[in-house]
Amino acid sequence: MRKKAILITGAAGEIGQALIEQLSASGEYILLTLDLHPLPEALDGRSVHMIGDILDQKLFARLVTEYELDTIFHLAALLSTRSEFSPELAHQVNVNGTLNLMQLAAAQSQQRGKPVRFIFPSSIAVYGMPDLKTKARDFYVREWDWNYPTTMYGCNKLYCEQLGSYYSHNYQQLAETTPTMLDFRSIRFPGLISAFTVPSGGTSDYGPEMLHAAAQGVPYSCFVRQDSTIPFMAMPDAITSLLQLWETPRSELSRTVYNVTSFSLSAAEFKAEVEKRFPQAEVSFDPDLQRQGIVDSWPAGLNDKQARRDWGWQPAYDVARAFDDYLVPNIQERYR
Ligand code: AKB
Repeated sequence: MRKKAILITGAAGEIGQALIEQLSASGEYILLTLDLHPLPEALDGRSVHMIGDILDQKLFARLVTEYELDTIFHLAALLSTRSEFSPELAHQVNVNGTLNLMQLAAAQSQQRGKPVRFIFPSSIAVYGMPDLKTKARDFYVREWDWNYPTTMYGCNKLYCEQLGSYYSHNYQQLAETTPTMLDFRSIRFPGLISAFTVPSGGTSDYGPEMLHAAAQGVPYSCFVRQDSTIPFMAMPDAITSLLQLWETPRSELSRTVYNVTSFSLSAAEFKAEVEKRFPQAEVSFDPDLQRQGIVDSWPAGLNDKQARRDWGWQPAYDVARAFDDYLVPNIQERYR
């Protein structure tokens, strides 16, 4: 008999590492993890780790001979800045890779007669604010507002959300019998800040980069203007939201895609929070016009009422708690 397992792609990334830590703690699940890179040593023994590519369909075909996939956390993606340097590669990985996994999940759902839960992190990058005036006016955007991404990554995320909805509701709609479809759920994340990992390839990276540089006593030159404002969230809240959405019965969900957020800060306010905890921090501002354009197109805040109503979402970390209870103590420990 095949063993029931949870698959996590992009497992060596920031969200992946934190998710493995959390999901493996109970010992309840078999975790299959996939990434182009090995996992850090600290996660040894927590999962069956495979080094591989989400574009490799043979790898997935082998996987399902041994395991019954109950849930897929599909985290693998090229982030926004990285994707602008290689947009076609980003499309391959972010869209074709996701499609591969959706096909796999659809086939697994039919085979076992029970939907595979497919959890997909999306992003504020799906929004495209037309100008700064509108960004200031429509501060907290709702899921259906301003869905006009300006980056390849944002286009990829928005399209894959729609593909997920298609595979959940309309896949094989002309077949004689309705198949058991996969159960797709997605969260649009703000910029995430982890105490244990430093992001790479994203455009919200200036926040965490500023903080990690200050903790190491290294000067930091911020690539956006001081007034640039986007929403942020501490990594533990991101993991909690993924797990809550995963566990909620389908009947309680009125949507497939949900905003979640915690706090919004301008780059100057972010700097002030960092300086409160690291008074010696040396942060300067030297905006990069292209990356600035991307951040200007992202909303200043997210309206997450739908998630609060449907599955009781509430962040545990506001700005003060994020810095004082999670980020600063753990980052200090890390660079000691
Ligand atoms: C990025 O900057 O690309 C990501 C995101 C906001 O999705 N962190």
